[in-house]
Amino acid sequence: MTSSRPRVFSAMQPTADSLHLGNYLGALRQWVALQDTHDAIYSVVDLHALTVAPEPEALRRRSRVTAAQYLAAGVDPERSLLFLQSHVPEHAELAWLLSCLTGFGEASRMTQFKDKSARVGAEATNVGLFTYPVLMAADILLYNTDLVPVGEDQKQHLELSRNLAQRLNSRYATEDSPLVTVPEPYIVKETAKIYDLADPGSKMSKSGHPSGLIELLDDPKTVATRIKSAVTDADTVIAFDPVNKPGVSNLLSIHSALSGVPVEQLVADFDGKMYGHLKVAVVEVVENALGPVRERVTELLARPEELDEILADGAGKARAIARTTLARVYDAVGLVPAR
Ligand code: AQP
Repeated sequence: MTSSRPRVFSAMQPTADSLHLGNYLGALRQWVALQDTHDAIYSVVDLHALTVAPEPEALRRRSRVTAAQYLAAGVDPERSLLFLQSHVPEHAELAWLLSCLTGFGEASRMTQFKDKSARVGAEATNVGLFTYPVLMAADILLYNTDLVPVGEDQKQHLELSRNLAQRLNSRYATEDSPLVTVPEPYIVKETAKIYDLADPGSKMSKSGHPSGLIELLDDPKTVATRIKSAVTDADTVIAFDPVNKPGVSNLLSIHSALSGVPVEQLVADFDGKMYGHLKVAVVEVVENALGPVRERVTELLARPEELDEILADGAGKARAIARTTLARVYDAVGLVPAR
């Protein structure tokens, strides 16, 4: 970790046996690219995953599989820190302190909490789900993060992280010597929101329609079937019009993001062709991108000791940074240092 480069931090929850194309295009791919220009710190946020009460064995498996997917997609442990959140206890400690700075009304306004709690019902909603964005703020602020690459759905949570950083600085520090860095979101417009193939009005999500999801670790046949069954419209013209043609526009965005061919060029190339032709082309670019990732994940999971070694090394280095930040914050708010 050099001190001259800006720092990037991001994370995902190990709440599924595979990441999906939205996670990959909206976040993971930017993480890989940002390693060239930033000090990069990436985490598998397993404490966040506890909000959905996973089976212990599933959580353990998914934590490793998620880390393996980061590596397979190009996160390089020689250049980035990669660790499991629970291996750095300072995340939970700073989260408590930040929760004491967060207004109840402020937390209640988080739309993701409203959506998720409405989905499971009040009885099944736990307090962890409510305070999730505060733990996310702790994840980010511990590392004095400059930039957080995420999909559009995380924008509001990022705004809370910024507000908490500013609050911490204005209450307990001076302008010349802030306690924590105020992070900026990094959202790439073209891939900020990948839509569900079966319901192109909704974001692709692990809790959406299985038939609308492309998982990184899906077998090629499943991927092909899902893309070929993607909902389009009654029209026949291939055009980029997210409002009136959300399904076709989503397929064009996915193709363009993976092939590097601009959307306008794709529209020209597919002029006069049928939706079926576009779908076949999308199947091909998706398989070209995901095939190597799938193979590398299998290799990595075959050597779990190596994977655990990478995670332990990342946690050790992350913890050194986190400990320093937490000690400064504890001291600033008036907690007596432990001897
Ligand atoms: N559809 C998407 N398009 C673009 N980016 C997306 N992200 C998620 N879905 C899309 C981004 O992926 C990262 C994963 O964050 P997470 O682990 O918190 O996962 P999540 O947002 O809970 O993922 P899901 O699948 O969307 O879960 P549910 O079903 O629980 O809502 C984040 O950077 C996110 O923006």
